[in-house]
Amino acid sequence: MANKDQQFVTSAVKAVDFPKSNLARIAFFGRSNVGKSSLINTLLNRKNLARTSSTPGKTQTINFYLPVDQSYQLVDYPGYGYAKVGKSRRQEIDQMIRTTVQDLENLRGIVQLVDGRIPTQQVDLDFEKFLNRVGVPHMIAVTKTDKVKKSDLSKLERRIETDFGQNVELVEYLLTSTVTKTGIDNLNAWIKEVIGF
Ligand SMILES: Nc1nc2c(ncn2[C@@H]2O[C@H](COP(=O)(O)OP(=O)(O)OP(=O)(O)O)[C@@H](O)[C@H]2O)c(=O)[nH]1
Ligand SMILES: [Mg+2]
Repeated sequence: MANKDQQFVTSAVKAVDFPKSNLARIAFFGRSNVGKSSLINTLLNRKNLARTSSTPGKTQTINFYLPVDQSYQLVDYPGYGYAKVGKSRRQEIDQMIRTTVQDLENLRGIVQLVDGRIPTQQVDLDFEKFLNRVGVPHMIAVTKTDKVKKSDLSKLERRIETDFGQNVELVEYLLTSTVTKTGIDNLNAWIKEVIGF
């Protein structure tokens, strides 16, 4: 039985402290409170290995995790564009994200999370552009869709395609929920595909 120690690798705030590994990596980005750590726990089949909180700004370091089969690493980033920490701290975190992504060796996929309950935010479009330039497959995970009325889901899909399609030829996205587990199998399948497993 895998325990916490076997599934948590390390925390880092600088690229020099990234763990050395030959495993493929999938990294998770999104605004604070969008549900990154929750989604990682769901993919890991763990309740609270990645610490989550209803208060934004919970994850402050870059955390590396392993699934039970240790086939790849999941990289949980602090949230970008988080206003409440103050302008200079926010810029520091955003800068840390932008500089360290370049140094994530074996990065095979980027999952960008956007909150399905609210309109598209400019900071999400800015980060979409930046993350696309990293040049690895990019999946948009629309989160908290359990809170979206069923009758509004197709409207939500059209909005994601339109807004995020301004910057790329083809938007890849999945509607997800860690509550109902919507989209989790599809996300797992995409991860397997991009890591070539
Ligand atoms: N209804 C609903 N709530 C969710 C879902 N996913 C996450 N949440 C809630 O959203 C809040 C934030 O979740 P986290 O996973 O901590 O968010 P995060 O993106 O890691 O946040 P930071 O670490 O602050 O950047 C928590 O209260 C979660 O329970 C979901 O699919 N549905
Ligand atoms: Mg978090």
